Amino acid sequence: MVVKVYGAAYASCPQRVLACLVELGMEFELIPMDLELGEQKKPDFLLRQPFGQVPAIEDGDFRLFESRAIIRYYAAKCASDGGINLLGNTLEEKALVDQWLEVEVNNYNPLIYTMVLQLLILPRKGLVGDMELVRDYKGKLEKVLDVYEERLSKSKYLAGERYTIADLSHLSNTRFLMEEGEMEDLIKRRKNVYTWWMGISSRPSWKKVMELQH
Ligand SMILES: N[C@@H](CCC(=O)N[C@@H](CS)C(=O)NCC(=O)O)C(=O)O
Repeated sequence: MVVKVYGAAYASCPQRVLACLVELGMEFELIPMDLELGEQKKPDFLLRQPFGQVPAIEDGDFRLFESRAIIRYYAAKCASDGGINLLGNTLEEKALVDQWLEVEVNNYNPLIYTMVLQLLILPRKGLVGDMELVRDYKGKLEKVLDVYEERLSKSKYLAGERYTIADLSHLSNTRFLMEEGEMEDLIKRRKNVYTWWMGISSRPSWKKVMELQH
């Protein structure tokens, strides 16, 4: 069954799902949504994603939204079918993956999301970003990344020695940070974080997701 992914190839949350599907070698069809035109707010799409955001998937009769719920689902499905394992084997390994996914959603993503909004997205719309807020959030992100640096001094990946959806979930937001000249230094200054980033972002699956944008 080909998975239908409703989203925009350039947007961070759909990219999380695409990175997972490509990594798992699953067939998918991207159904492009024009976010600028507000297609995600139209009544027919609200039946798929009631909050009017992308991504949402359709897999036969099964529908799901929320990018991290989607990657958890496919990682679990593929592992239980004996395919590629992006989750870990034991309960403890899986719990560590969950832990770092929670860190990504609660500690990491909100800071990057706000900074990217102020630095990249608002200026593109002709609006002026709040630089005070950016400075404040940059300081907060420094502290979060210090925790990552310490963790990644002990293991190659966030949840241990294997690449999991916990690492994968960081690709699409970190990528925006690395594209913002003033911010990439946050990653580059931290040896272990930078090595980790270079490793995960050079995976063929992620390169393919980046190509889908063009
Ligand atoms: N928690 C949701 C967030 C979805 C989200 O914020 N999607 C953005 C694209 S990355 C979007 O649809 N933006 C357009 C809008 O909010 O109208 C997820 O991870 O799926």
